[in-house]
Amino acid sequence: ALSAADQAMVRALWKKMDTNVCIYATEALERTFLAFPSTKTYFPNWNLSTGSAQVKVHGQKVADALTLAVNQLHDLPHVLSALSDLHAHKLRVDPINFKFLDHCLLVTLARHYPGDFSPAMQASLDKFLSLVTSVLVSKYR
Ligand code: ZNH
Repeated sequence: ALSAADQAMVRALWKKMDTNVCIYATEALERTFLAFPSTKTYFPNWNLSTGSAQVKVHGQKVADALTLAVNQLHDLPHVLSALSDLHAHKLRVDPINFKFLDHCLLVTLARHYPGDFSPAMQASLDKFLSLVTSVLVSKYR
């Protein structure tokens, strides 16, 4: 679980991002597809180029899921239960890909919030994203 200090860090950055989370989630997806091209295989027939409207729509969904998680940090397994089923049973995304996306989310946030991105902030965000990932891959077998 996240310490009180970690939770405060993550909540503070989310508050600052406000409605821009979708913009950064979209940038993180664009970075993931460019830096880790194997991730593109999960989105066959999508336009995955930078600026794609499809990626933007998906970025909004990922952003909403992350914001939901930030608002319910005490209860992630419950809050993310349906998404966990989806990724494990239907989408069957290899867990390594979550690390790629998490990495690109960190890079994106560091780029847009350099003044907030202390080592402690990085560590707290990394723990938060790892926790979300662990829930999303918890139903794999
Ligand atoms: Zn995922 C989908 C979230 C990761 C792949 N996703 C999805 C959605 C969401 C999410 C919200 C939508 C659902 C519905 O619609 O219902 N993800 C998420 C998150 C994360 C993720 C939060 C982390 C952090 N994914 C991921 C990865 C991958 C993926 C890593 C690979 C690479 N997803 C996916 C797919 C899908 C999804 C493929 C489906 C899409 C469509 O639309 O089809």
